[in-house]
Amino acid sequence: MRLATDGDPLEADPLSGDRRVVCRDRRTDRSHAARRDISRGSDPEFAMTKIAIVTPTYNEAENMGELLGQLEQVCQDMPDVSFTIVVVDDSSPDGTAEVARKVSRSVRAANVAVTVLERQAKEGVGKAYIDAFQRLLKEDFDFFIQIDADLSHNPSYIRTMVVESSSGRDFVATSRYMEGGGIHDWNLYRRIISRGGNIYTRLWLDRRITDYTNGLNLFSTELLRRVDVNSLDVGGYGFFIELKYRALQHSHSFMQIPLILTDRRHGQSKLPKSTIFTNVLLVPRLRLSRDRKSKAGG
Ligand SMILES: Nc1nc2c(ncn2[C@@H]2O[C@H](COP(=O)(O)OP(=O)(O)OP(=O)(O)O)[C@@H](O)[C@H]2O)c(=O)[nH]1
Ligand SMILES: [Mg+2]
Repeated sequence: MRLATDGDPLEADPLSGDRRVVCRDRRTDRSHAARRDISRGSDPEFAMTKIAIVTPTYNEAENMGELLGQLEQVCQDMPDVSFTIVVVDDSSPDGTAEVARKVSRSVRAANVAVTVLERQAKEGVGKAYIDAFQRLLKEDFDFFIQIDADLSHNPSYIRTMVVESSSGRDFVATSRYMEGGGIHDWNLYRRIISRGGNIYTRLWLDRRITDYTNGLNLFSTELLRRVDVNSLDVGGYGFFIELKYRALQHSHSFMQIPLILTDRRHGQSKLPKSTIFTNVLLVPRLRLSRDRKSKAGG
């Protein structure tokens, strides 16, 4: 995926077939100059760490202004890092993509760019992530961060995640289910489903991850390449379970940090109801495939 500069015509992505991709890079000459000043290395374009913050959206127009504003604030406090915020929108009928583009024009931080990647149809959060990763892995990012767009993940956690990545972590997951973590504003039913689902998953899979279904995570590019993202399950939370499980298997340096999750500020949940049942089957399947692989390996 080429990041087109403002004013470039829309381009059809050869990889996506009929999908229309709209990419805008707000990095101007001004920002390149500024980045040279703040970078310490002798060759600043290569010295800066490059991080893509990927946020999938479907009908999140009401949250865009606040989300991008908060992300910009967090990112500009780390001027040695170059951030590209990638909004992956499935043609939301509420005009999320258009709002994101509009807000992106008011981003002033020299080290922050906003890109809107538009997909043609709603295919679920897993498919949106896989599509985005496939494209972005062709770019020269060092790390990828996933974050929900509904402000249930406070962007301020990103700072800790980036600090950990700079000290060699290739996988930083956040967890509601560890000391210091938790959930605000959820009803008892949601708490039981989420907690129960994670206990069940940990019984089958690796216990070092205490929150398999949460979508605020950081991965190094090498790690994501080792995890074959194209082959991941795409249904509901199943995507997060498989991605985190496989990432842990391939990770050289993993850590979890506690997360306090809050309920979405505006809009509605899009999670399919069927996700509970599909995951009940997915988790043992992942375990069996691991057992088969380790037997085959001797
Ligand atoms: N691109 C894309 N994004 C999606 C799709 N479904 C959900 N999302 C986004 O994925 C993120 C998580 O979805 P949510 O609906 O918030 O799911 P949730 O956090 O489990 O549910 P709530 O707590 O009720 O909000 C949000 O940013 C959504 O906008 C989809 O089909 N396509
Ligand atoms: Mg949410």
